Amino acid sequence: MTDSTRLNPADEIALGRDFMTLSQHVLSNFGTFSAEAYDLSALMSRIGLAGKTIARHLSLAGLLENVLGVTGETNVQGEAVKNMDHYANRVFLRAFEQSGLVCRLASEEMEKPYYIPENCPIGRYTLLYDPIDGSSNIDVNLAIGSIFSIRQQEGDDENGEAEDLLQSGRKQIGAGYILYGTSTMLVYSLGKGVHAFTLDPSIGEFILFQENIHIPDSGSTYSVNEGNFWQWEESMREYIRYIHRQKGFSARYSGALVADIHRILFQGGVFLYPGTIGHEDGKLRLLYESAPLAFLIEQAGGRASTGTQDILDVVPTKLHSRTPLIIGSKENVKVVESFLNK
Ligand code: P6P
Repeated sequence: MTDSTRLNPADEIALGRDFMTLSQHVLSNFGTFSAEAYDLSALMSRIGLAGKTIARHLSLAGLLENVLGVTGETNVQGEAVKNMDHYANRVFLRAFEQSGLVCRLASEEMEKPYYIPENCPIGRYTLLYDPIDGSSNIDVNLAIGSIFSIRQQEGDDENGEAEDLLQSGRKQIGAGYILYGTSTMLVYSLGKGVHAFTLDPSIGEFILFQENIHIPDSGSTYSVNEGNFWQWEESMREYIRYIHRQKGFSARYSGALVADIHRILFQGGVFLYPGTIGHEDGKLRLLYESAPLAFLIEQAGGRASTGTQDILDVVPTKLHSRTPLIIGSKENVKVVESFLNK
């Protein structure tokens, strides 16, 4: 009589792998079936839905209208809005309407936070996100990403200014990114390690491929836009000259922060976006780019610094505050800081 409760070992392993979905993993990562665990499992599942929807749209670039190219508008950052920026921003908003989970969403693309009134009485989470990071890569079919940060709302936000968001990154309860590359991957942490998933389009699920990822303590990749060399402080130029003299270091810079961070998470090294003359705070935004990636990289055993202060300790003065960013393997970040603090 065949035992229909078991498969052969190889099929059993494959079945087990296919059933470690994103929402399943959040519950197992929490180790409880509390209301909070279920809420965060559902929240992560909605983020996964947004990622799947964006990945599908991107896969038809050139065939579908409004995937490539620009909308003709300029966003709050003063940057030209790409069609995909606009589309992906809306996808995240739609993913959380009728979810009961998230009352407010704050994004690179929106000057003010977006409120979902029907969620607010019960939804105590706020999602901060960069819907498309690296959008200059879209029209040339190179890797791009989405970055997300999850916070608990503090107080009732009566004046609708979301002032409770102007707190350090240590207030984050979760963060991660979706990388739209040769495959679509989602990497997240809820404060209990860093875990990575690959989207299997054939079943429409993000399937776990590595959990409790640890970033190497040092690496031989440095990732920086050397086109800005003469705009940097002399101390930063000194660091780059030092790296040029080190054997075995390679420069890798994709133009998409998420792609560069993904490489460094798995292979070690350091990503740098320092301030420049006239833009001492650099280009990258704190609340929905640097802080979530700092949360993730610290969870993986790495470091993230402004050059003089941990990113996670920086308190923003406004929703779209920018910060210099030095992030990656702790030994590499330490060397950069030693130059910047001479
Ligand atoms: P630059 C994309 O616009 C982005 O925000 C990051 O994804 C990327 O690392 C950086 O800016 C690239 O900026 O000035 O080197 O083109």
